[in-house]
Amino acid sequence: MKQNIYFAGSIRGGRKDATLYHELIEEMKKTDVVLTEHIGDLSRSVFEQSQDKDQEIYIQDVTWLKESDLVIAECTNPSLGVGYELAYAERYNIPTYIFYRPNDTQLSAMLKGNPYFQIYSYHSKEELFDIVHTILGQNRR
Ligand code: 6IA
Repeated sequence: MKQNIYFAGSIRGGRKDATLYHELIEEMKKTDVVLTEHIGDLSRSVFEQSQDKDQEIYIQDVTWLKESDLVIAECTNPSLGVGYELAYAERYNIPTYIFYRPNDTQLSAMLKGNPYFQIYSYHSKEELFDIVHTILGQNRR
């Protein structure tokens, strides 16, 4: 059965990894459902702003989080929103896998120091995809 994946990645925190998010989302969609495809959407502006829209985004995202079977978060680019989502996932006991490139960031101690999270460092896109495939395969059983 397909799993519902909540993919978390930086939006207003910075879009330098947006292409990588897009490629990873497309890869995960080959076998599973990614609830948060828009995170890899390269055409939409991160500057879309309005209080109403932000409230809609918040309500939709926490609804999807509660419906998800697992969370995959790419945390190389620090993001307040992703940090919030990770704490929310822990609160609701959703299995959560965190990825980062150690050459490009110092991952927060609030994530690294929390044994709830399964944390993976990687150096290349191929390595990232390999680990994600393994995780998705394990969870499918
Ligand atoms: O603080 P940040 O904006 O970097 O937080 C990013 C995280 O918050 C992502 O993992 C998303 O799940 C969530 N989030 C933040 N902004 C949006 C959003 N904006 N739409 C959906 N989820 C969001 C709309 C525009 C965007 C598609 C470019």
